[in-house]
Amino acid sequence: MSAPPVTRAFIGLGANLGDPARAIDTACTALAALPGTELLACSRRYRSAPVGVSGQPDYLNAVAALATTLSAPALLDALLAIEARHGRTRDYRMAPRTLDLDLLLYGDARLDLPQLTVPHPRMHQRAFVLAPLAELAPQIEIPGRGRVADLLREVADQTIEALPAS
Ligand code: PH2
Ligand code: MG
Ligand code: MG
Repeated sequence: MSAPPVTRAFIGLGANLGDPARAIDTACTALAALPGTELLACSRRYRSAPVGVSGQPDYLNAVAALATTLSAPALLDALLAIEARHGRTRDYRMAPRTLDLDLLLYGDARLDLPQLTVPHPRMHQRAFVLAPLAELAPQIEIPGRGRVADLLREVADQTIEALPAS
């Protein structure tokens, strides 16, 4: 049998409840431990005001790059399991969360499955995704949306702050 294909995937990490810095660190460790998966890089942490909702604590966000033989749906299932282990609940849309793991990009795939849309449908409008993604992959193109560097310029009004590497 031939070896399964290896795909580069990018994961968005976010948290604004509990201990966000610790959640992002332990989530990166959990990503590195996924079967058939290598953690290629984890970005710096970024502090950002909540987008799309008000009256919540600031978020910490980061992006991780993986090389994985998991399929996109299998990777999504693994992300949901890591969220659950971090006490993630889904009380209402945009509720504050102990850990959010979003499958942003899966190679150059465009997927529209019942449980999963890739590229993530709002990532191109969010500085808290684009800035850490550009840190890891400055030349990357988001399928159907354009180059990360160009998209980042369009969201320059969204203030985010890179934290010093810990
Ligand atoms: N996630 C959301 C909604 N708004 N805002 C920031 N700054 N960071 C997030 O991760 C975030 C958000 C829904 O997933
Ligand atoms: Mg999200
Ligand atoms: Mg999510």
